[in-house]
Amino acid sequence: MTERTLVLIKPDGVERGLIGAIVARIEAKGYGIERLELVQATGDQLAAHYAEHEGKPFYPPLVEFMAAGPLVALVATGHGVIQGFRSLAGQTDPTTAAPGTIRGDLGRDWGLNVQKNLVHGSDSEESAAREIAIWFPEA
Ligand code: IDP
Ligand code: MG
Repeated sequence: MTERTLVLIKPDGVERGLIGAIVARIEAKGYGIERLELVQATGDQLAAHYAEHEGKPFYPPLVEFMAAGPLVALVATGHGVIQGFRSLAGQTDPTTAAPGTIRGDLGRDWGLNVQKNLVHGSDSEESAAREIAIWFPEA
């Protein structure tokens, strides 16, 4: 069965005009794009998506940031795509994310209480299945 991961291009990526640049990196790596949609996240979607972070200091600003404008949800496919996209994305903190990664090349620290780091990628098969169902419930 084809491996799938859930990628979000966060509102900072959309606002900065980086949808194309980010999708191009996924395509250039050779992964497929199975679904892709520009959406305004609902509070329910974000609460489900980030349930593991509820109670952490960055959770309230994270949810606020993710609802501040439209985001792109997409499903990328291919062998090893879960780990592979995490590798393309780079570390969470854009200051230390390696050059060559999405966060390292295109992101920076803006001095806010949440890191605006352009993308989300599922971190396991279980997360991917759970997250794809949140953003593409009809899939
Ligand atoms: P990940 O997106 O690299 O998987 P997670 O630990 O799952 O990182 O955190 C979810 C999101 O919450 C991050 O992408 C980032 O936007 C934000 N975040 C995580 N840790 C911190 C922090 O220590 N300070 C500020 N924002 C954070
Ligand atoms: Mg995460």
